[in-house]
Amino acid sequence: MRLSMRWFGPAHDTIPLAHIRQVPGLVGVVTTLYDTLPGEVWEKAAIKALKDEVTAHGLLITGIESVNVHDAIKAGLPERDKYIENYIKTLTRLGEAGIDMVCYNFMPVFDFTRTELSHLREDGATVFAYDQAVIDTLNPNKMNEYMARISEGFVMPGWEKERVAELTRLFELYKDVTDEALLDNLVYFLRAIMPVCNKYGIRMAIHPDDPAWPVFGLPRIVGTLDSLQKILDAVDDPLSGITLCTGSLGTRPDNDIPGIIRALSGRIHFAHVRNLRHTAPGVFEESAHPSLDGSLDMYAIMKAFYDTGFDGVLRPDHGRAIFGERAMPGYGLYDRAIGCGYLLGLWEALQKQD
Ligand SMILES: [Mn+2]
Repeated sequence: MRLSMRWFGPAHDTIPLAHIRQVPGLVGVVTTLYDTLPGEVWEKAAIKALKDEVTAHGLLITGIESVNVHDAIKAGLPERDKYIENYIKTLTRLGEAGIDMVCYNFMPVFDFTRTELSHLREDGATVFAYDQAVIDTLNPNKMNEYMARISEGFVMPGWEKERVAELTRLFELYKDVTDEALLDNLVYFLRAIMPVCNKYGIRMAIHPDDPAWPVFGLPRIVGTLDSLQKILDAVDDPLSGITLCTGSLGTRPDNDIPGIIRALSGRIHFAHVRNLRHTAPGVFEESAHPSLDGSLDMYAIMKAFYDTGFDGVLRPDHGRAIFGERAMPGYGLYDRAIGCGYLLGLWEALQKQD
């Protein structure tokens, strides 16, 4: 595995690369051009500047998280071809820059959804939390205001102001989009981009829906083994793969994550490994990475990666806010660094037991 950490770029991340570099075992960062909007072609100079900055700190760009997909593509609008062309241009430029893994998601309107970004735990740490009963009371058209209120002034990934400013219009777009239609639109997109991916060896890694069930009545197609398998079968190209996000798939207690890793081995191009604690049906809070703090068996998860010869990019995910650190919720350095040490420790033990 190639241990990495997410980094949002110099203008948005509170963590300097010089500090990330000090995390033992880290190969590089997954990053993005945070100032671009879905549908835009990424500037060559901006890609180069990002790469130069990361490599100047002795790290690699191990992947892009994410190149976001325009809603016209997801909703299957007539203008989608124009945006797919733009996506292909961006992939071309990334391929030319030596980038070989791109994460994306196909969630309509919203990226991940949470009801709390600073849920206080008993030990004083704060974490992301979700309560379906709270979601059910919220007006989806006002969700941007709700997120702005709970994100403490930080711009959360997927919740950029421009993107969610027109929520009513976006909801209207998906009014008649069924799960089947959304899958068709994904397949249309993947078929169009596979030639450029093959030209440059770019592995595409779709991120699961988070939470992995329908929210606000929007279609959802990436949340279970069956749905992931369906996507991989529909475009049966080894470069079309998934991001195995334990935290997102783990929102459903009925998802057997080690089983999913074993079943989809070879098509998992990126791994987000974190833990969460289920407290009631439809209610969970994120936790520290170790098995003892959450509902997931992290050893079994890492063992499934190890046994299947996983050599892709793997990163810890959302960290708790601890030690008084002031950082973007979920993306402080301290708890993610602890997560790295834990995951690296599990990996070393697996290697040495072998
Ligand atoms: Mn994830």
